[in-house]
Amino acid sequence: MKNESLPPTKNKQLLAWVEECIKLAKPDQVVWLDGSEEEKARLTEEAVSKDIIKPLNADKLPGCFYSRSNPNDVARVEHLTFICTPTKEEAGPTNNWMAPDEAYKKLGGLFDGSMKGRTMYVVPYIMGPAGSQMSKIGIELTDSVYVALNMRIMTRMGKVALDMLGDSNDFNRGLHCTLDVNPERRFICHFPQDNTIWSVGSGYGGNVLLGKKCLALRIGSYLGKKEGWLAEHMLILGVESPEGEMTYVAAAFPSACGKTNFAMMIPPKRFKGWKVWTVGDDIAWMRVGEDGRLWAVNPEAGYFGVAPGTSMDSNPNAMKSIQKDTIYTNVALTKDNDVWWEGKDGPVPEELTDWQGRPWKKGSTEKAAHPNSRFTAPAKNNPALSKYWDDPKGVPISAIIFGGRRATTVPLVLQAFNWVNGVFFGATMGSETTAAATGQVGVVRRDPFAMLPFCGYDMGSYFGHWLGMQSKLENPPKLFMVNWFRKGKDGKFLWPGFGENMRVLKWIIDRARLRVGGYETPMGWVPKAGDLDLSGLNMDHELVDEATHIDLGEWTTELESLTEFFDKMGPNMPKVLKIQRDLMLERISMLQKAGA
Ligand code: OXD
Ligand code: MN
Repeated sequence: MKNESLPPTKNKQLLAWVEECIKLAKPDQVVWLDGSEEEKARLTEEAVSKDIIKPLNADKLPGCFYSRSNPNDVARVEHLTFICTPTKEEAGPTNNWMAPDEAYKKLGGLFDGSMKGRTMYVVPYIMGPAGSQMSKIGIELTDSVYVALNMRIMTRMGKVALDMLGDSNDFNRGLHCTLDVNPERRFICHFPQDNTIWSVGSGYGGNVLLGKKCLALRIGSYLGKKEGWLAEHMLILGVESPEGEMTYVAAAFPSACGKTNFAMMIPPKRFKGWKVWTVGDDIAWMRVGEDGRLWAVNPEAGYFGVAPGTSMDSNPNAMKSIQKDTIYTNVALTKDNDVWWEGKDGPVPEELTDWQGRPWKKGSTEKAAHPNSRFTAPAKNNPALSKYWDDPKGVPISAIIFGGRRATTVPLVLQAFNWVNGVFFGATMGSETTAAATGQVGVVRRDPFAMLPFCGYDMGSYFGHWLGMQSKLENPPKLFMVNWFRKGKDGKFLWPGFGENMRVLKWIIDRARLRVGGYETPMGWVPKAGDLDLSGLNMDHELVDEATHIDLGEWTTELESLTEFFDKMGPNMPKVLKIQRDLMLERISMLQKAGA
């Protein structure tokens, strides 16, 4: 093997582990990444020369590149994702489980000699601000220069991570090989007890940028339970009032429900002087601070966002974030080497090259961009980036929002009476499936805390961990549920969404700060008529009433349907959440008897 770069560390455990992986994968060369600009130029040149990425129109999109993945490899693969805990019970009934020995053996066989003729990149990275007590270090060994370039955007990568690690053995061990991108040989295995991730056979972001879903959520949630903190699939935003009052909110939405849009929202005209600042758009790590409040950091340093539907209308800040130094994957290309996707601004071009490299004509029934095509953009490009996004202390959270994509039942906004009620909202969140994962699109599935594909241990115990956090929080955030996606009888969305969600956010903030009223229903508090600020909103008030309405009959069906879901969660499903459900049902029945 020709070893071109000397390891820039004396960390014995790290060196020993890398050596072990070299023996297994047998790369031709090993390159340790330092995160420098010079290195970025070198890797980019290498990736371009191997046709892995292509430069885009440098006038329109300076520093931007384009990549196309194998058409069989365009999304996360939940059926090939495994939690490898010593017992199946620890992984719980909602995760695929493989015994650790079996997984190491099976994937070890696939890794054996897998990097012959290839380079192994050693990618040291930090999830979270450098030097923060809340951050974790990972090392990803990968044969993919695309992964190396994306990790550079998505994490604090290189020397900064090795400096923070020093000679500690406390780092996540990630090993990735693209192999021949064959779904028959594709596995994403997590070993929470070993703080290890092995990923083979894929080049798609969610499966291979190991800091994101694998470390920050699956391994992170396990570490959070063990160490007493929360790793969540949540955006973090700060709302600044015209008077300069800052309120931070975290929000969980299942994949592709507009999390990035919400995190980068621009308030409507009526909210003159209000500003929304982005701390993170996908993941929150939260710990109890000395003041008894919940403090959050965004472990990531970039956005791996869904391109289709992103426009100057839906998300101007995202559009501004992806104008430079961005990697686009599986979008369509215009004749002048610009990018395009369904829902982008301007007229649909007459001709394009589609995400599979085929000629595409306007009016074609096929999508030009893959529905799960992505941009990888540095957080620093975001004009609305919070000045505290990289603060080692994080930001204090006043409210947590649970959302989903529901055509019926769930009102625009609902505030939990208390912590257990709020955990119930999180635990029973439901959403219609989207294109971010392979499988059927459009059916409602329960996605507790938007964590179903991302919880690294038994879901019932995870609910228990959330319930247990209350006793550690002297000043807990207030908990809410929202639904931007309710439809009217005509099948159209009742609420305009996007920037107008600021109106709901304002009510949430005012409730969290105990300065606005609400109306008590059996499920929680909703805004009273007149509580939501609707000024300047060109919308029929009957539609707003329909969007905020609680239908007792629909809720009875909803709550009764949870029996099956609770059973599926297995023996560790906390009883208090079942009682919470029964209490709501009982209260509904009381109201109905009273003629409500
Ligand atoms: C994502 C997802 O890519 O949740 O963020 O699928
Ligand atoms: Mn996500």
